[in-house]
Amino acid sequence: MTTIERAEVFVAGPGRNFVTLRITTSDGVTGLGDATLNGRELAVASYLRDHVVPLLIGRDPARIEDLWQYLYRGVYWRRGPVTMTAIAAVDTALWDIKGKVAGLPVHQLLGGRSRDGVTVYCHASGTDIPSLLDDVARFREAGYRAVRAQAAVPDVGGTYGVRKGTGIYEPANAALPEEQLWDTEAYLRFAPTYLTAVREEFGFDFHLLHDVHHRLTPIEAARFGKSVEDAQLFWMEDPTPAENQEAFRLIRQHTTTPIAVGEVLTSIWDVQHLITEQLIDYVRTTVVHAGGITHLRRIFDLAALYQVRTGSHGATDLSPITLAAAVQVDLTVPNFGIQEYMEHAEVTREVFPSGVTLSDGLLDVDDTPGLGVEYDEKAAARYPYDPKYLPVARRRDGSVHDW
Ligand code: GCO
Ligand code: MG
Repeated sequence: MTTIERAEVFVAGPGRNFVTLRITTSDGVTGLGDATLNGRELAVASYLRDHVVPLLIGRDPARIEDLWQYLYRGVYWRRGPVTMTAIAAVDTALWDIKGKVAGLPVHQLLGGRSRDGVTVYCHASGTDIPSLLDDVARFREAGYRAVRAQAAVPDVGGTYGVRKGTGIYEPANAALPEEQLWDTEAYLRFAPTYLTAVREEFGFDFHLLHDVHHRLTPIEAARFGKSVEDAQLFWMEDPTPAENQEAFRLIRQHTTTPIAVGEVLTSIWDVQHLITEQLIDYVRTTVVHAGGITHLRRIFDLAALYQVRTGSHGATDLSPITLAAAVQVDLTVPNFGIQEYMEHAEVTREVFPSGVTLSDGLLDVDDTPGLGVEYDEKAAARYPYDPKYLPVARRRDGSVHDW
């Protein structure tokens, strides 16, 4: 019988920190899984190295479902981002191996294509409205069919989602968390004006999205959703923190702006009520933080029953392994909505050579067996782990706010 012979955990910082699991079978087939949890990378690395790898050695790599159940139920302590990211890495690597053994890309194992390509949204941002409009123009010219728009609230240094200069937006920027100012009232006054300006300038012939990034109370979110209805957003994302899920019922009573939630949620039980009570329109769980391909498909199938569509998280702190896995899944799911896409830095792409292509606003993969992504261990060794934290937000009175 083929067995799992080796499972190695790599922590490296090509452009930003990534944790990668590589499983090797007794037949010499390798599979990759992303295990990156932004700002808590070493917790997942230790969970894998110290508590999961010893359980994998000698097991049958073909039994993906059984290993998922074994790692989930067998631990007694359930759910949570560290556990679910570690399980995700194992699951993703095993799907990669299964594809390579079968000689098929993972989307074929999942039932084959439901679509020709995966519609993505990109991140446009500006330090003011004119620079945001320039950025939207740039992405429209590059062929994107969907654009997320974020602009810096005047005099509020801690606005989420605004790139500095022309580089890649990377909020995890300091060895200790940077403290940033937040002002809800200023945001509520300003954000609708630039979303309206984008529509006035470019019309309605593309999807426009916006990420509130968990910063409003339910009634503020309701007010925000109402105030941007004329801009016909594809979605407003994370309008309020998802811990209080009843909040979304309140928001929905006031606005028809669609709601997307789920990038910080890690299991089907965390999204159960959001989906079954139709409190959201898009579920943003991902391969890497929600238990891998096996568990994500379960979430997406539940969502399909309630006409909730998918919109997986895809920021740069999810490695190219997750992006490749996301495209494999997105190609197949009937209730696909959209996929977030931020291009990784060149050094990241050097370490993770990937077959994912972008053309005309759609991501795609070819028929390379497995996930179609590799890990260049030698190149990775040139970029050591470098501790980096996401910022913390504080209100004008100095109290902590949701970042
Ligand atoms: C998004 C997200 C990210 C997160 C980041 C945290 O919608 O892309 O909100 O930008 O802030 O992934 O690690
Ligand atoms: Mg987000």
